[in-house]
Amino acid sequence: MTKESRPSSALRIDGQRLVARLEELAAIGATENGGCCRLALSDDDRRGRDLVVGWMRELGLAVSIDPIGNVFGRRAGSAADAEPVMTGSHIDTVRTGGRYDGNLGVLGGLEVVAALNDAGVTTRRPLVVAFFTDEEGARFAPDMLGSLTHVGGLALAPALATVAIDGKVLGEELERIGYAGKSALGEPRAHAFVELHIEQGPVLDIEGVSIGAVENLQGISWQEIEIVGQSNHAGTTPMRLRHDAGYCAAAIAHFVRDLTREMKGDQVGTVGKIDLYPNLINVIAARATLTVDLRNTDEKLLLAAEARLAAFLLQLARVEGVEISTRSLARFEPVSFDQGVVATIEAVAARLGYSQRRMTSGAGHDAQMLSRVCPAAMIFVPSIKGISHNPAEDTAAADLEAGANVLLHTLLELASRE
Ligand code: HGY
Ligand code: MN
Ligand code: MN
Repeated sequence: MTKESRPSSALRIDGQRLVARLEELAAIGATENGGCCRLALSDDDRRGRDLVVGWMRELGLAVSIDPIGNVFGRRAGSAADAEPVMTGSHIDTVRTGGRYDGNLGVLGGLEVVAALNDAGVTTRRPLVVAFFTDEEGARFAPDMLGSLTHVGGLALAPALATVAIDGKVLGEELERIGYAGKSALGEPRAHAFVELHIEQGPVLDIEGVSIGAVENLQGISWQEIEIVGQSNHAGTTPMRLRHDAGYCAAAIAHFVRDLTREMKGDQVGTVGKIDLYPNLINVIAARATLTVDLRNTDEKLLLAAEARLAAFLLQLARVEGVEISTRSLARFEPVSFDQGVVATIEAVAARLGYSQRRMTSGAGHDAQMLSRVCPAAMIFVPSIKGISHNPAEDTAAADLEAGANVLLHTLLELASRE
């Protein structure tokens, strides 16, 4: 039985080793403009998974894979039966992804393990570094699908039956890439969860602050809207006789923008995906399929935004003589993180001498799902110009290192507790 050893507060991670791993992972699915494309359960996602699992094993972690493809690397603690402190994030990306979204949280966790191994430190509680399946939801909706299933928010059967935007079935893709694991779903149960992530917004960068102690995260509403009109000749059909699905899709995008202007505050909204059929210059579109992403920190306001959109769709269908149907792709209420964990992050950042501030997450994260089953919070580092979900996504090396150092000492603090 290895004895617990407490490292000096001078212990730091190796920033160069962290950046080297981030670069090596970014090379998998690299896009020509310096970005990254590893859509969930694609061949590139598999290659990324294989690389990270290899690093986990090199670092002496015991690796387990659950039936939805979530991967957990466990480092023993002196209190073998104690619930572990968990960290992690995701390594799947959007199609126009950058190199840090998600990857920093997973490789930052591995860097913490490497630093503890180098220092010969044994924590009281075991540590677990995880990456969760399909956090982005860009190929298989909803987002955070793997961590949602891990915490019991989505049953395994419907999760495996999820159909991708390209028609593939999640469970079949999981088998195909060899990540349909056998470990018990929901295990390991964490004592606490901390996720390191880039902010993906402009706040820290504008204010010149290094660390964000994230205390809450806004609610998310994703809908797919199907419009059925009537294809007809673009030249001969009088305007009053048109049932133009293409026009209706554009009208919805316009409405969403106006809605955010009227509601002001934290309401955000976007139409990110529009497919027209037959998508030809001289044919009035018969069908349109589009997505609407609405978010707000206030659940009542998010419900009001959804109701306003629903009323607009009814009126549009009537006026334009089209059929409009909607399907919810994701709906998560706003989340408040654990004040104790947030305070620990703040105290660690102060002790290490980093500037910091409390903040809200505009993006969804695996931590919001883990917060359903254990105390959880997040550490943000700045995104240069607030850019993310874009190949230009960037964070200064010093900030990557600062975030991983705060993660190291936050995990040490939490893992030393009874
Ligand atoms: O959509 C999100 O907020 C996250 O990137 N999945
Ligand atoms: Mn992310
Ligand atoms: Mn993302």
